[in-house]
Amino acid sequence: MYQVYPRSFQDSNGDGIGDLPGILTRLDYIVSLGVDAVWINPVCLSAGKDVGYDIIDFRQVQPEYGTMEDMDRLIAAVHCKGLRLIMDMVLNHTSNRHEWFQQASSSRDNPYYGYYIWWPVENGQPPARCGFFDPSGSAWTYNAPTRSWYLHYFAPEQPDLNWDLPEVRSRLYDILRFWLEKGIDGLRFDALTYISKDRSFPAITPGILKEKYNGDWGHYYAAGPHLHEYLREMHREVLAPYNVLSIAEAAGVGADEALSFVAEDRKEIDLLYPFEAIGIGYLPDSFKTPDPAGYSRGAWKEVYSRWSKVFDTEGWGALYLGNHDQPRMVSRWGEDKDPFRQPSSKLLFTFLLTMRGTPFLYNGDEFGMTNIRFTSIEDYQDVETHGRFEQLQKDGGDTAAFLTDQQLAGRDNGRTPMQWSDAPGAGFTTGDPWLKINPDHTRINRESEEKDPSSVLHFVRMLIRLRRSHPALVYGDYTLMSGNDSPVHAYMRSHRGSVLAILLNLSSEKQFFASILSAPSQGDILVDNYPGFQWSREGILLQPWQALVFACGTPSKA
Ligand code: TEU
Ligand code: CA
Repeated sequence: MYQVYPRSFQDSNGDGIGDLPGILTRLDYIVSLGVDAVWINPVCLSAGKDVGYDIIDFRQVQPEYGTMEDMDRLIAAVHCKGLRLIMDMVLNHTSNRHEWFQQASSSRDNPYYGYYIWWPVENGQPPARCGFFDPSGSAWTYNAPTRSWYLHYFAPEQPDLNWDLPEVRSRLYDILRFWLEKGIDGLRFDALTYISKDRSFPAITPGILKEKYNGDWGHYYAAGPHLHEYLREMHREVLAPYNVLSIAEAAGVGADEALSFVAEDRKEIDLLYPFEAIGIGYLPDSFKTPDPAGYSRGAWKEVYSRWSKVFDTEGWGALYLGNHDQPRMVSRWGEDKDPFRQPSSKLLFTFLLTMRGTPFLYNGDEFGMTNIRFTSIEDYQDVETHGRFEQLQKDGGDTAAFLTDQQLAGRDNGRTPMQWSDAPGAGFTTGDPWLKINPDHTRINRESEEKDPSSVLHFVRMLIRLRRSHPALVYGDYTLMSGNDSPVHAYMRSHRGSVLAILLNLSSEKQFFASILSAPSQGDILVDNYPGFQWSREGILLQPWQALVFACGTPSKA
């Protein structure tokens, strides 16, 4: 899966904003990667508060991105290139400028009032709920015309829909059919696990949140009473009649609950997009505050090994290290300074393409794009960053420390325009980009990567071909070979007699990996991001960020 962030992928008309015709001009490049499908972030008419995740009209294309004809052309072109198109569907909430909310918020007697979730003023203060992007941190905003607060898990401009109303569900299903009839091949459901709310609104004290939900509001929000009922209904009413892929963005779902969404007999969702691993390296009970010590390799191995087991016999998961909500993969998990930017990028892609689960590649990571590390709040466009910054200002918190944290964790780091060339607009735009282009595009860009035989880009293409030619990498059993105390993540994938060993040195230092495995013969070496390695009788000395994949014959020998 190749995720394309439309706003930053390719601008075709010089307004500094990526658009649909721009994506169309880059389809041959996407085909050249060897991927199967493209997931595009929302392109429906939006107020733009959360870059398309606050929709005003589900049946219109955001004019900045193009027209519905452009969308039809893109769908046809994607298909004629042998690719598939996955659309991002935001059904947990709308924009506050959506017609439904304009009506609902005008009066309690309005027929649309029940489309959203209200707390009438006569009931006193609403129970504490966290609004992820709200400067006050609350998920409630008061609306005078209805003398009620309304619920929004994200920004106040993103009121949550009331999925308990059958009329709401049936109108959302009509919207899905509208897009499925246009021939899209799959749906990525945004914040899908949050759609059912416990309307008894129990008090969720910090103590309860800690004790029952691991201190994470996302876990509580994903535990709504009717969630699976609604997912089964949506599958029955909408998804089953179309042969399409459904992906659940599954914040708040633990490994032990995953199969309740994607086991085949559940008839709910096909692919679970998990969150546990993406939180590694952040301090507990804090907002994406990076751990100064960096992420624990032990936690990395424990979480990924546990999640790999979840889908051993049924169901299926997604594997990703970056997306539009995350910093750049090599900055977060690798080392983005030379000489380690290239080897660590290659190592991370080796992980993505040799583990179990559908690999999701995020646009630009295949060039080894890095965090832009903004120094001032004015450079940010992200509602999440601004909301948190304002919250800290109100609370007298440490905004300087927050901006330092955002240099590693901020979502805009992963949203800077694609670096196609070393031109002033990076080949992305001839205009003024909506978000600053990373100055390092003069040396990190697609053109330079194409020219360099040892580039990340060529390595990624090779890895995708490798995965296609080794069923063990797709369906094989996973066996961890390295204990949690070592920075080396070593594992095996075995399937019908074929056994592959993968050794990843997740550190900037040389690491000796003691191994019973005998040194592979030259012919068995499938991947090495360094020109060779030293293997003694006791094991192998791995260079910083060295990634090795080799065939080790039959399971007995291994
Ligand atoms: O993200 C949802 C999401 O990341 C939350 O579930 C997460 O727990 C929260 O951000 C706390 O960090 C999706 C989209 O991917 C994101 O871009 C949108 O901003 C968000 O939903 C609202 O639509
Ligand atoms: Ca444009």
